[in-house]
Amino acid sequence: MIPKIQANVVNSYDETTISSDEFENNFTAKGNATFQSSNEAILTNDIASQVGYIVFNDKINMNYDFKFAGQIYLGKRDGADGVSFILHPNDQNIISKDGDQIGISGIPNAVGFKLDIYFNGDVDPVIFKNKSFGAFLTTDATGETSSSINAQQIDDPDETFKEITIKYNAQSQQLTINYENKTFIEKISM
Ligand SMILES: [Ca+2]
Repeated sequence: MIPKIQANVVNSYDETTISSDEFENNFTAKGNATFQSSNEAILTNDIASQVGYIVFNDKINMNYDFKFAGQIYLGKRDGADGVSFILHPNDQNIISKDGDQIGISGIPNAVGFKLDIYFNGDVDPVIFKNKSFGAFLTTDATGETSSSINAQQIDDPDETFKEITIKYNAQSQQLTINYENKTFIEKISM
């Protein structure tokens, strides 16, 4: 009898790192967004009905882990409506509506995480009335947005930058957001 030889296939890939200095070279400002420097962008100005995106120029292979780390400035307590991080499989030029749509609604088959500082009675959980909160959202094939998922209250904006990390584990398909002292975890499918 000839013993079979079993080869262990090792999946290896090159890790890509984009440093903060390369932010502007790897992302494109759309809508009302503008880059202030190579590592800082303003999504919207302090003006009503604006919507701005910073869009990754490449595509992410969801078979591998990834991590984004940076700082977010949510402005003042009386601002609106917030900031979201969105993953979607569509054309990179697609843009959502402003306001309570928080950059996600209208983008088909998307997964998003929002930091929402403005309570909208028709779409936001009533327990966050006059409070700020973070939550996951998804959209269906028509771009219709789900209710808030795994929502937790966050501190009201205080005109300072705050650390955020966004990690994706390909094996567990979990998206993990760390913001302030809160952790938001959701299993996603793209
Ligand atoms: Ca809201």
